[in-house]
Amino acid sequence: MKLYYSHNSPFARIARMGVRESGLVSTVTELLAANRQPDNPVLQFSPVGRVPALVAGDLVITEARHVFDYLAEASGSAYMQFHDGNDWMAISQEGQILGFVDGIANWVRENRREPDKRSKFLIDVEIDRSGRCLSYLENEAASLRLPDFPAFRSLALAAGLGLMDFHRFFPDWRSEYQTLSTWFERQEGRASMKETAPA
Ligand SMILES: N[C@@H](CCC(=O)N[C@@H](CS)C(=O)NCC(=O)O)C(=O)O
Repeated sequence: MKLYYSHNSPFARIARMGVRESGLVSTVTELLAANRQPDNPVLQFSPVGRVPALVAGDLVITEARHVFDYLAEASGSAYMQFHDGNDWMAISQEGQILGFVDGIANWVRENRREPDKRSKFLIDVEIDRSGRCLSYLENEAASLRLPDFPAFRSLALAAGLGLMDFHRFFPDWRSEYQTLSTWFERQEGRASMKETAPA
């Protein structure tokens, strides 16, 4: 299998962590994409051209959630068999976490523009959104509702917090949201986190 990724995409990071957590490192070749470039190799397989994109024979799997599920099934490992089924609490939390990750990714995108082209309005929206999400997540952590790896939503949250940390968007978040920070520190110890850190 081939997995296309970019260094700083939190969604691609989820997939790369999924490769490691599922023990499929020797089966999956990771390749760099060239996001938004006309020569992006992902375009040979996927008209959408985004990462992550997993090429498995004739199949092209996109969307971090689907890539994770495919890897979990391909691994055949009981450790990876996390199906939320009709666990609506888990599904509800996953939605909030993916929205948080999306917000951080939007913020990063906006910051990549030249300073005079950045939208203060959009950045303020993301500052507010992530602040609200951090409070929600702190509460989830304090209520012991945040699972550890390898649940999909735990990988997603760790990737989002990792990107937020990398860009120092909320430099003091660890002291402000201490239970969430303790949860994150536990996940940070995983090899799958260390080997996929943003660069
Ligand atoms: N909902 C998608 C989001 C994927 C996504 O937004 N990928 C971004 C990088 S963070 C991308 O490839 N952007 C390049 C583009 O839009 O062409 C997922 O869960 O995988």
